[in-house]
Amino acid sequence: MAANPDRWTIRDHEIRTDRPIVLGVLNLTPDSFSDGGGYPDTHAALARAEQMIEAGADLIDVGGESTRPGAAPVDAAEEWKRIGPVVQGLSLRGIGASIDTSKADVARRAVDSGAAVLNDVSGLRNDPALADVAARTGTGLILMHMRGTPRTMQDDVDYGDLVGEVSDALRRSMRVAYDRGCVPAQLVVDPGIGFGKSAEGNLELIAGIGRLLALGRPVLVGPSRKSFIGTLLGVPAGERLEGTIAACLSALERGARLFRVHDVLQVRRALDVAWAIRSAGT
Ligand code: HH2
Repeated sequence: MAANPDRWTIRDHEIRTDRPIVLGVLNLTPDSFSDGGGYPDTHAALARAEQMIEAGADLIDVGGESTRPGAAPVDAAEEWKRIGPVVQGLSLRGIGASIDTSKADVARRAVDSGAAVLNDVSGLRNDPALADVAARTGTGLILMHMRGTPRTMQDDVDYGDLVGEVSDALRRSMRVAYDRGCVPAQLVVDPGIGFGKSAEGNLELIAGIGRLLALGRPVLVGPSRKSFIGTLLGVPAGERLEGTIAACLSALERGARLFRVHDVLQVRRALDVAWAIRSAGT
């Protein structure tokens, strides 16, 4: 297995990725698949963010547009209206915010308001100018793999060599980032669990995560409450905690170091125990 990079540079500081990093999900959308419409106002959203930090999150991943299969797109003005006050509130509280957006305009406003990381589920395919924002400001930049768009991604989930194709596409996204002035230390890569993959494909991706280490950057996974767990266990989104933990621990063993999850407390505890056992080994 390739060596795991142990540093991720975000703005003016470094996050050590030689231990598991947890991103707590804060969806400010009416229609996200498991927590849509959960926060009636800015106060409730910030209280949830503080609770996740208390529970062990390293960053809060704020989203204003659902990317569930078939989700309707929203424009930049609406997306910013949803997330702007919360991004500003996080910054005032000194909480590191990651912004789940594929739009340069939203990214620019978020970074001007103090956001530390940009999380682009389109891997710079939707709006490559998003990389200019990261290059100019030195934010972290998460590049995720998705086939097509949220509207079309489940139309074709067949691949020849799934892990190889995801790896090649991520390499192309990294190239776009470099061409626009980003440096390697800013980047994190993500195979995009559930984005244009079959239930079996998601298992194959987690099993093959070690191959993505060849890209030379830390690997993030986002299996939280996703439908492949529901397919395996026959349970709804609210009953996928154990499956989420199992997926995170499997990914950890194979080299993933960042985990985007809704259930921060439980996943943090599980990762910490697995990590302690791993660190005790010879
Ligand atoms: N998954 C979702 C959204 N953003 N970002 C990264 N980097 N990786 C992921 O796996 C990922 C992501 C989808 O999950 P969720 O936010 O819970 O739902 P929705 O898209 O419906 O808001």
